[in-house]
Amino acid sequence: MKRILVIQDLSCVGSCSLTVALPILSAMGIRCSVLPTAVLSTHTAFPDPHTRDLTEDIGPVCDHWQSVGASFDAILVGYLSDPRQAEAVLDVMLAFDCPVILDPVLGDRGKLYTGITPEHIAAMADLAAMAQVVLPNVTEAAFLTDVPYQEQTDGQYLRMMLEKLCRMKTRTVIITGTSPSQDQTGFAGILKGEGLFSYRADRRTISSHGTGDMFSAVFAGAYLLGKDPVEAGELAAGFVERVLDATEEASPFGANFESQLPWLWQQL
Ligand code: PXL
Repeated sequence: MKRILVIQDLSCVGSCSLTVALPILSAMGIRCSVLPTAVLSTHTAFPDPHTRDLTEDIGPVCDHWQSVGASFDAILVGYLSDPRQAEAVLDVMLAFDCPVILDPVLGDRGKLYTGITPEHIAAMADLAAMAQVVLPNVTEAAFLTDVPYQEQTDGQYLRMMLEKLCRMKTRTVIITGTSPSQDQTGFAGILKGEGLFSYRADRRTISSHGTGDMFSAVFAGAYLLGKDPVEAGELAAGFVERVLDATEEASPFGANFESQLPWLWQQL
């Protein structure tokens, strides 16, 4: 059985981060261990969540795991509640020495999420250069590369950001939530030394919080199970499309991903 470590927040209400990654990766038959970066009463799209930052706990947790011989086949990193966590996460990456997939959670629709600072962006950019796979949405790609955000994403704009993000250890970048036309969405990717690829599908009428986290969890699981990045991206996009189709109305409480877990299991 493949084993993955997921490092991101535990938002207790509002399906995102660990509350979607755990069930998705379990449904894919992967053993999922977690390292919460913070515990929040809700994600930050709700007003004033109660938050317990766990920056100081990352090192001791990692030390304990090493003392008991824990090991992982891959690490998926998402939301960090404090930019100082990037350094602690780098230590975890070095300690467990396995492929890292980073979803650099910073913002969406051209805006940063509440509480995300310029220091966060710089720390996430440093981490991105050390990950094998980076999965930003268009907003995150723009902030990470210091390029103005564009709602309509033409090939030249995406290519420029993909190439800028392909630094140091990064072999694959996929920018999600592209807008190849007004009624389509999809992703654009680069495989270092091999070239570009893209995917498009009909834009759904609703959008929902947490779908980026669902994409990264499905992608990470499929990648770990041996699919290539293009296949893993297509499976992740197909899952998110089905989740949105199954969701009656957009709500910060989250999209109906639970109903699509049996479909996901059947694809593997
Ligand atoms: O889904 C991205 C995300 C993850 N974690 C927290 C968030 C958000 C987006 O708002 O607030 C805590």
